Amino acid sequence: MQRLFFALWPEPALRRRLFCETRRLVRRSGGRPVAEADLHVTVVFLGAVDAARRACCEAAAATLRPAPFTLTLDTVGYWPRARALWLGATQVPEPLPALARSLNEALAVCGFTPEPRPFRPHVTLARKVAQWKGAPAPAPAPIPWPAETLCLVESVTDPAGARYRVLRRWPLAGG
Ligand code: 3AM
Repeated sequence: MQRLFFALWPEPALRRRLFCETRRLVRRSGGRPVAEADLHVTVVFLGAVDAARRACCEAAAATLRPAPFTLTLDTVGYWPRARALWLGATQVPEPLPALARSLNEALAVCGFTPEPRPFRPHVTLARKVAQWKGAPAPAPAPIPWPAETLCLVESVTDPAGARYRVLRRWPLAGG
């Protein structure tokens, strides 16, 4: 079994920028930083999946013709229950929730039921953040993310926490 999810994965230059421009914020949060290599936006979480189901998920993703879009990350938020500090977008471009919806629909044939919670795209920056009041650290300047691929990612849990590995990519080409 593998623990899998679909995500947007930043290219190295964007990943560097996301990491560098949020470093001060993360340090102030006192939480455990997400490693630069692990920054991402989860689109659909799958959980533990065996080889046959993984093949079904890959086939489902290949049926989509998602449109490319630019996600502009311009806001910082904190979820107290998850104790997570995140970077998000005040304006979510419609192709992104459309991608999550169509992927959820395509995954139904593989036996998945869609996540009932509303889709709130975000990049988790730090976990185990005990408390976050926002001030005095301002949000970084808006960071545009031109999304060009959908990725299937494996989450590997080790004693230091989860680490991620991109297994496959599908272009967002539209049409
Ligand atoms: O993308 P982020 O870091 O917000 O919290 C997990 C992580 O989210 C989330 O999926 C991403 C990759 O592991 N996750 C873990 N378990 C989950 C679950 N049961 C989950 N999301 C939804 N349901």
